[in-house]
Amino acid sequence: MINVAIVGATGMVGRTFLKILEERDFPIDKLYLFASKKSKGNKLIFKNKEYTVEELTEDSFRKDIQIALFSAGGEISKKFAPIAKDNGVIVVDNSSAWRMYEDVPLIVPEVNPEEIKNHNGIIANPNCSTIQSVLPLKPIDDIYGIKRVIYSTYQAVSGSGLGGIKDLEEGVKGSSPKKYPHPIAYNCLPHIDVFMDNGYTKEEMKMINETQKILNKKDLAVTATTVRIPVRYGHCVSINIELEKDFEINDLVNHLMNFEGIKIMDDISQNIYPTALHVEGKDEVYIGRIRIDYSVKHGVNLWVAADNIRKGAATNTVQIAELLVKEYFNN
Ligand code: 11C
Repeated sequence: MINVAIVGATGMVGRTFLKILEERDFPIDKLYLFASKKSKGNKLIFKNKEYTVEELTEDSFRKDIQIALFSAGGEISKKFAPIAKDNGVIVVDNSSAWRMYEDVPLIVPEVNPEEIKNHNGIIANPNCSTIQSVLPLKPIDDIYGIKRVIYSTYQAVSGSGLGGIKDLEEGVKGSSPKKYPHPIAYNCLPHIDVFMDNGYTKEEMKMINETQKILNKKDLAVTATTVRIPVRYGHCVSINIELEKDFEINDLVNHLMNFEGIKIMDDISQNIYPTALHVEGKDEVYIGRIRIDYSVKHGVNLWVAADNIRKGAATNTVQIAELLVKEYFNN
């Protein structure tokens, strides 16, 4: 049994950690909940027991904690993950703070679980839209080789936290946006996170860099356009892939179907394909609209949908913690 801490316990992902740890019966002995000063004293329920949220301080990790799941933003992770690590705690971090560091594994358990062995006390959970995208890319790359990837995303407002949901809900009633630079109600914005010097958004660069790191293909050609759309939960990604080798579309579908964590929903004769609403509350990555791209020699198009708060954040983080249990705590 493991002593676990959750940092950012009262946030949207923090609360989902609790649900998923309970659903998956994670072997917890002691549970510590940390958050900012303003959430100190809040009560949260885990397995029918009430826990009191403590303020996160530099002394928080002096307790007997083995694994800490962080989801409190990059600044908190930058400051507190090293403190946790120095106290012998293994951190699984959901922020973008550590993802691109060489000695920090960036893990999607179905794709690169072997990376768990290379950690130095901090393991990073990828960006939500990256996680759901690399699941189908992995078996396709293993079998046919991937030459180039073009991502176009359709991302839910919950990806921006409660402020995004509020902008949508208040926006449909006519209020001006507070989180986004333009109304998100009845609109779509080709702008997620900040713009970088190269003209891409940070979200687009995360998808590019993280895909290359997770697939261990530093030079893979990847490009992305990321778009915020007015749905609450569930990110969708249109993925165009150019392959090295020729393929039979039915074989490719079978390979995807047999890959852990993927569910195929693809019957256009019955209007069956995954939607954002369909994937809300689910842990798998759903794929439909699988079709040949006739404009290149070996091309395929996929439509990939997943719950951004579950598989895109909390579920994947808990799955990484499960890998840690298997690797280091299974006695
Ligand atoms: C969004 N993907 O939908 C972002 C949220 O790097 O973990 C997650 C940001 C991250 O806005």
